[in-house]
Amino acid sequence: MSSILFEIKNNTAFITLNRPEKFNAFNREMALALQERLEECEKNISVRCVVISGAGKAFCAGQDLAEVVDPNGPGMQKILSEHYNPIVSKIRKLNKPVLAAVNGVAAGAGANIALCCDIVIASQSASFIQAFSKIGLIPDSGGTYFLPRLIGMQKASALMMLGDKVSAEEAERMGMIYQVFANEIFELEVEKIAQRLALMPTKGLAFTKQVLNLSMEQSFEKQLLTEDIFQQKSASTNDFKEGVEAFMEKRPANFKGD
Ligand code: LHQ
Repeated sequence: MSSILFEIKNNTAFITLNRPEKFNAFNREMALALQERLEECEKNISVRCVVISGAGKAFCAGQDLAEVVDPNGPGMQKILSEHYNPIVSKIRKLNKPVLAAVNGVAAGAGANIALCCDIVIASQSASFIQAFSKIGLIPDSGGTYFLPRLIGMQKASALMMLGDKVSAEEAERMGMIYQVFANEIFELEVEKIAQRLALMPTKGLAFTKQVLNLSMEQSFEKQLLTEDIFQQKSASTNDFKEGVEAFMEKRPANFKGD
C-alpha cells in the first residue's frame, strides 16, 4: 500500500498521508512521494484545489522516530533539506489553494506542515502539538516562521517550549486554524470547502497566495506596490472578465480557472 494516497475528483486533488499504524509519521519514502504529488498538482491544470489529510485516527505524528535511529535511514542531514523544507516550500509556492483537513492529532513536522497550508480546518477530535522540545529538537518545517505570525510570539514560544497539546477548538480560538467542525460532519465540510475553492478564480487565488507570502517580509509601501502589480495580473484573467460580466448580468459566475 502506498504511503501517499492520491485521487483527483471534481477538480480537487485529495492527498492522504497513509501510514495509519504509525499515525502517518513521515519516513523518507512518504516525504519524497508527497513532494512528487505536490509537483503533479502544480502542473495539472484540471486540479484547482488540493486537500491534505491523514488516513485513520491521526493527521500526522511528524517524523518517524524509528527512521531517525535506523543506521540505514536517511540521517539527520537530509531530513530537513530533502524532506520537510521542500514540502513546506512547495505548499507555499503551489499555484492553487491548499486546504489542510486535520482529522486527528498533528504533531511535530505534521503540525507545521498543516499550519503552512492556505486554509486549515480540523475535526473536533484533532489536536496540535509542537512535540519537538520533548525530544530535544527545535520546531522545524516552517513552524518558527508561521506560528508566531499566527498566534503571536508569547503563545508560540510557550507552546514550542512546553510542547502542550492544543485542542482543535482552542486552536481555532487562538487563530492558529480557521475552523473546527464536529467529527460527524467533518468529511462533508472538507468536500464542501474544497468544492467551493475548486470553482473559484484559481489564478486570482494563486496571486492572493503570492501576495500574502510577500506580506510576511515586506514593508507596507512595498506591499502596496506588490498589490498593484498582482491586481493588474488578476484583472487580465478570463475569470475576472467572467466575474464582472456575471455580476452585471445578475447570474452565477462560471469560473474556469484561467
Ligand atoms: C510513531 C510516531 C512517530 C514513529 C506515533 N514515529 N511512530 C526533524 C528533524 C530530524 C529528526 C526528527 O524529526 C524532525 C521533525 C519532527 O517531526 S520531530 C517530532 C517527531 N514527532 C514526535 O515526537 C511525536 C511522537 N508521537 C507522540 O508524541 C504521540 O504518538 C502522539 C501525541 C502523536 C499520539 O499519542 P497517542 O494518541 O497516545 O498515540 P501513540 O503514542 O500510542 O501512537 C500510536 C502509534 O503510532 C504507536 O505505535 P504502536 O505500534 O506502539 O501502537 C506509536 O509508536 C506510533 N507513532 N508517532 N513520530
